[in-house]
Amino acid sequence: MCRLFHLCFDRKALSRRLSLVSCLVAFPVSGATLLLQDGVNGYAGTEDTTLNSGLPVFNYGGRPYVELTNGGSGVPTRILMRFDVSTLTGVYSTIDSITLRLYPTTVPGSAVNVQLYQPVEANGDWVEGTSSGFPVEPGTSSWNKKFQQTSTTGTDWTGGAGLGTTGYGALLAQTEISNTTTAWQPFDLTISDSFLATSLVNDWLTANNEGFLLRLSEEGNAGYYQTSFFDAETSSLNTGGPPDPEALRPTLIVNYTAAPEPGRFVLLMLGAMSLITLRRRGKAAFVCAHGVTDE
Ligand SMILES: [Ca+2]
Ligand SMILES: [Ca+2]
Repeated sequence: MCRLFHLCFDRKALSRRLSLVSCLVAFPVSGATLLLQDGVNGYAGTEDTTLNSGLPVFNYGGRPYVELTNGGSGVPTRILMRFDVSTLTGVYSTIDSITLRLYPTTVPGSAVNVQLYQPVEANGDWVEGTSSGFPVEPGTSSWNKKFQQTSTTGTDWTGGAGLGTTGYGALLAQTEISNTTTAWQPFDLTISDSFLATSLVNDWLTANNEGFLLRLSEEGNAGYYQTSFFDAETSSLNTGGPPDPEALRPTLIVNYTAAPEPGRFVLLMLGAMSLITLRRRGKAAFVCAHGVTDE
């Protein structure tokens, strides 16, 4: 966005105002939004799968929906999901908020919270796989193993099966879902704390991209809760019902403040200083600088 500026100063207050100019120039002011959804603008970087404690060596990376349940008898399912946010590298100073937008295919009979967490770094290299609910796709993630190799061997999750209770960090966001939630409509989980959101993207861009872990708040509850969401594999080929199922794939909406571009601001300051120098030579009572930025 271009901004026209024109600044005039009383020469006697010049040194004080120059400090103000420096602050204004150095302060990033552009707000921007990145939207990531498979099939939109050439993006195809979403990975998602279900971990099923009832079928603990199965992989679900290729199934066209992901599922959360408490199982009613202590056999919960959880979801892992990550987005390729590499286009954010070097372009933000802070992440202002992150919204994970999902579209339910089914909703639970009673109210329960869908909770959002970040897996720990050691679990961040989980592998989506391509199975649609079949046992042992070697090297992919299941409930029992981060990398399931055979029905009994593989690499354990840090924190225990299904990431346990310590294989992921503190709660980032939660949203209630119930039988009053409308299927096929946006269901949002929003991280509005800028510090948390910035830390999350920083972590995603460093070493493993951990993505998200989703689980229900009542996994240990004797009642039954089940909800499913369209995922990255959702398409008109495998989903009946919605007229445009590709539009219901998981979406990440990142609001961020753009980083200043140092070279541009150096030129701006040099221009301003040149004008000020010229005006000083002319012994004018006021000194002025003007120009255009394209922040
Ligand atoms: Ca998938
Ligand atoms: Ca990381």
